[in-house]
Amino acid sequence: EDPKDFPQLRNDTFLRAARGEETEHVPVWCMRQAGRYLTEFREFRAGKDFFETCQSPEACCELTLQPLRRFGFDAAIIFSDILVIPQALGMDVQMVAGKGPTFPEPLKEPEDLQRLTAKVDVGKELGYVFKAITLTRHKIEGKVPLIGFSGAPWTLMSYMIEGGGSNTHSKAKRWLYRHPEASHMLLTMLTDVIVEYLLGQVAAGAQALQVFESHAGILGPVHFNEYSLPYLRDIARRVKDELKEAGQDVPMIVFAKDAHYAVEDLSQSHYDVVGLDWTIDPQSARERTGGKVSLQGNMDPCALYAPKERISDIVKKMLEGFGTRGYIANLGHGVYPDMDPENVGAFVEAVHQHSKQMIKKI
Ligand code: 1CP
Repeated sequence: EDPKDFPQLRNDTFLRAARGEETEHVPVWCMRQAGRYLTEFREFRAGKDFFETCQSPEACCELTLQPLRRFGFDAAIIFSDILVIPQALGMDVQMVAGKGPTFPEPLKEPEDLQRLTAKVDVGKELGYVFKAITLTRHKIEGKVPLIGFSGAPWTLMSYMIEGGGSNTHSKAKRWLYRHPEASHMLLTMLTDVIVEYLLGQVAAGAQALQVFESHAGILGPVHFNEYSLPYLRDIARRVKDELKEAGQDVPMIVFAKDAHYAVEDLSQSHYDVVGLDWTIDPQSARERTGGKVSLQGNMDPCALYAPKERISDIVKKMLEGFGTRGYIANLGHGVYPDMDPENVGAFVEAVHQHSKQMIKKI
């Protein structure tokens, strides 16, 4: 399939909200909306290797479309993973059942940076993601926009050094204290690949981009300002500049989990939207970002364990806190595998219903 002649977009609510424009309802999507909480996802994924699934454009397309068949989401996010970038840099990453992503040979010392591919051919190494995006953009038939994404440099660096998930991230933070130069070298390498990767996703058909700094919370403000924020800014500036030259404007979202201390800075980092986790109060996030950006988030995912009426009340309060303009409803992190799909549906419905009423009254 070619990345052109895409079907016309029929619901641009998400894109308008990202740009701070008026909408008839508040758009909503969920991080990890394609996931194990859906029986059809578990059935489709059964017996298949996770990263082999990521490498199949047809499989990614099917998994991306599954949640759209059930719920009235206003956006889709391409099924993939942030760890395809370390793979493109030459590292082995496996998905181990019950354990999560695992690097058999993580980076241990600065010398190990030599093991990484110096000049990554992004089109060759990650072309399968671009193919998945193009195919999915066609198959979505203009129902909603398609979001592309990447992990942010610090989050990817921490996986590459930890070798998998971690509570303390102490191996990766050891580098920040002990090997600041090598840390910056690695973060720069990652940034260069990420910029090209995001631009490739847009060329392939992505209509918005989200950058996941999932491990921001383990950094304090000082380390965040040195090892995360400059790279997040650089990514947005370079992607935006390049797109501008081609006359394109693609909304960019930054989601730095648990970085409430950085909300002001993030709102001045060339992103259109700042994604928030549930540890920040909607109204104070609005005040601190001063209308400079749109906001996305931030219901506690665990609120999906509540009875449906309670979910509706929580959503109403959240909408009142954020206001209905320049706002994209989402969870503060991903849907968990044991959640009831019916409650995800109740969340989506509640956002649409309450926001329609609120907007009519304005
Ligand atoms: O077999 C499976 O299905 C495993 C579960 C799973 C899924 C559904 C993983 C393993 N990755 C994904 C897809 C995925 N990952 C998507 C696309 C689907 C969607 O959102 O609907 C996206 C955007 C991601 C991004 C991702 N992967 C992040 C950033 C978001 C976040 O959760 O903070 C991170 C940190 C990862 C790493 C990862 N991949 C998978 C797991 C279990 C993890 C986390 C491991 C850990 O750190 O403990």
